Amino acid sequence: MSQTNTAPLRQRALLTDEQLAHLPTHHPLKTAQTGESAMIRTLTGRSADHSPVWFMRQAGRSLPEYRQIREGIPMLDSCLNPELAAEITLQPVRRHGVDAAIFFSDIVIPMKLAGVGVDIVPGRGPVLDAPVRTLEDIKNLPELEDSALDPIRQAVALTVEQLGSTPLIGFAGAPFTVAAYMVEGGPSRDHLRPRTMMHANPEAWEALGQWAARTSAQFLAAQIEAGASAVQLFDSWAGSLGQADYRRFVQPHSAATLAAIEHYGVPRIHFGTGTAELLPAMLEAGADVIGVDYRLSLSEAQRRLGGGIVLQGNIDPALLASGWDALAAHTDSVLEEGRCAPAHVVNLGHGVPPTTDPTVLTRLVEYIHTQTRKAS
Ligand code: 1CP
Repeated sequence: MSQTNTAPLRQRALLTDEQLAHLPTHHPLKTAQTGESAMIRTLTGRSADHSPVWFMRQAGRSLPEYRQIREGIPMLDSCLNPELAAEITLQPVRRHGVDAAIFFSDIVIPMKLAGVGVDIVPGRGPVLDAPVRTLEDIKNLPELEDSALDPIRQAVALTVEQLGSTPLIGFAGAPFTVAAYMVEGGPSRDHLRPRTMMHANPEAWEALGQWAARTSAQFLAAQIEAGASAVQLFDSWAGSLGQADYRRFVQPHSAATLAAIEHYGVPRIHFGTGTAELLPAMLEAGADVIGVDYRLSLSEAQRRLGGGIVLQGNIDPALLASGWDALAAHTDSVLEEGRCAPAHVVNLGHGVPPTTDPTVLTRLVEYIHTQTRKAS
C-alpha cells in the first residue's frame, strides 16, 4: 500500500461564537477566557507570547505530594472522589507552572462506571474480572448511563473553578487502546488477542469498537460540558497495528468518538505511540492537533502529515534523567523542529516516568518558557 502525503485536510477556524454556542454559559472558554491562554491559542493555530508546555502523566506518580495524598486509597477510588481528583489534577500546575492541567482519571473509568468489573492493580495497570472475547460477551456489556458520569462532572467543575485562566485538558482512551485491555483482560506487550479478533471475528470486533467509541465519547462530552477547554484521545497502543488494519478496524471507531464531540468546537488532540506509519490516518480520523511520540522528529511527522498541522510533542522521556545539559540541548532541538508547524505545543513523546525528579520538570517548564518567549 502506498504511503502518500495527504494534503492538509483542513485548518479549522476554531472557537468561533457559533461553535461555542454548544457549550454551557459557565464554560471557562467563555467566562475565564481560557481561549486566550497560550495553550488554547496554540492548539487553534494562533500565535502566543510563548510556547505552551504540559506533560502527559504530569499528575501522579512522580510527585511526592501525589503519593502522600493517595496513600491507602485505591486508584479508581481516587478518580471517583471529586475533591481528590481535582486536588491531584492541580498539583502539577501549582508545582511546575505548566500551561495546562490534564484531568486526573484513567481510560478505564468509563468501563468502571458502566459496571464492567475492572480494577487498577498497583505496578501493573488495568485488569478486568473477565476478559471480553466473544460476541456474546460484547452483547452482554452494560451501557454507560449518563448519570454515572456525575462524579466526573463534579471533579471537572471543582478543578476548573480553581484553575482560572489555565485550561483543563480532558481525555479518553481511543477505542482500540480501551478494547485492547478488554480483550486481553489486562496489560499486554503486543496486543495479540485484539489483533487476532479483528480478523477471526470481525463482527465481534465491530461491536466492541462501537461500544468503546460510544463510552469514550460520553466520557469526553461529560468533561467538555463540565469545563474542559481541550481534549486528548490517547491511542497509546495503536503502534502495534499495521496501517491496513488501523484503517479498516480502528480508524472508523476513533473517528466516531472524535466526531461525536466536534460540535463543541474544543480542540481535539490525537496521540499514540509508535505511530510513525499511522499519522495521516490518525489525522483523517478527525483530529485538530496531532501528538507525536519521541521516535519521530516533528519535521518528519509534519512531512508525513502533508504540512500545515499543529503538532504536540515530543521530548524523549528518557532525557529527563540524562542530566541537565543533555536535556536542554535535546529540548532546543525539539523547539527548533517545532517551527515546522503553524503552532507547537511542547510535551513529552510519552508519559513522565515515575522515577522522574520533579525539580527537573519544573526547571524544564521555566526553560521552555524563557527560550520561546517573544519580546513584547
Ligand atoms: O498507582 C498509581 O499511581 C496508578 C498509576 C496510574 C495513574 C497515575 C494509572 C494506572 N493511571 C493513572 C492516571 C492517568 N492515566 C492519567 C491522568 C494523569 C496524567 O496524565 O497526568 C491519564 C491521562 C491516564 C491515561 C492512561 N491510562 C493511558 C493512556 C496514556 C499513556 O500513558 O499511554 C493508559 C494506557 C492507561 C492505562 C493504565 N492505567 C494505569 C497504568 C499503569 C496504565 C498502563 C498499563 C500498561 O502498561 O498497559
